[in-house]
Amino acid sequence: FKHSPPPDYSLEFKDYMACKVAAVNEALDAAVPLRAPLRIHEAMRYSLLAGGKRLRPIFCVAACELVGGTQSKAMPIACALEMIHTMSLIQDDLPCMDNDDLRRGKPTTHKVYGEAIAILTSDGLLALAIEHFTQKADGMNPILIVRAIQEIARLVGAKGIVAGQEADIRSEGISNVDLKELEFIHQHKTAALFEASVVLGAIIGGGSSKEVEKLRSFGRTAGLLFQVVDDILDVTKSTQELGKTAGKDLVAGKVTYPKLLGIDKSREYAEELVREALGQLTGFDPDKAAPLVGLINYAANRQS
Ligand code: GRG
Repeated sequence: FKHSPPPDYSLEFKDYMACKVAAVNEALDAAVPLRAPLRIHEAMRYSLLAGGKRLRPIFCVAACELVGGTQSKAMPIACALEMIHTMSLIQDDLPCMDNDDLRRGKPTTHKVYGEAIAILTSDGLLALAIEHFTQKADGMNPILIVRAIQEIARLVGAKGIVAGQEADIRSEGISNVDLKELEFIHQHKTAALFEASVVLGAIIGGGSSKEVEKLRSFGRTAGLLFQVVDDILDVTKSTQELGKTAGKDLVAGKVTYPKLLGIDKSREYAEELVREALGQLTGFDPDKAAPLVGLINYAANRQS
């Protein structure tokens, strides 16, 4: 099993991504019809359909297909993951959190609809995530449904994303945050949802416990890689476009990998995480694992 993609894979991977992004967007559009209360559903659609790379749902579908499941089986939970990701972005952007004006190149939800509607919209998206997934799970083994909901609740709640965000807020303005604390923040705030994405895809796809646990480690590493690269991009972009929102975390005094390790060591760490993630795919059929390999290379080499 070679860890690097075949030479022509890049083009193939671009097609793969375009296909998956289109399928996810179509499913999300259908999942949130414009209905009463109009302002809430309008704001849900505004935040959810505003673009975004759709990485979490694509990781989910790829993990499901890797263990023998299908895209259509994974899609409801993949959409649920994107709804949860989007609701976390709405909250993260609020004045009481990061106070951001722009998200996905557009004014943030609270800038357009006001804070109260933004909070209600994020609540609505979290609830819809569970409603959507369970409604579409007709005929699925109830044990798998319960396992999936347990995973979501654990990785999203106060043992997961909420813990990461709390630690992130607590660390703001503190000068002696160490690598261990930074890793805790990234593991919980960002990597938990990547972990959830591949674990849920594997559960829904009928993967064995061994496969699910292997993919759990893979998802965690992929999420950490994604965040380390995000930190690196934040520096490189802010140097290129000084004054733009790209370097906001830097300006706001948030701790990042480049701040603690420097750019070169951060890049080396990202490369180490790529090797680790690809190693965690050993044992799976290389052809079926190719999309996840592509996603890792994409996460490592992306420019935005
Ligand atoms: C209960 C889920 C929940 C959240 C409440 C506000 C909060 C607690 C957590 C914030 C979590 C957060 C915003 C983490 C940052 C994750 C991250 C790296 C976002 C950017 O992801 P991309 O680049 O964004 O994939 P797109 O726009 O492409 O989807």
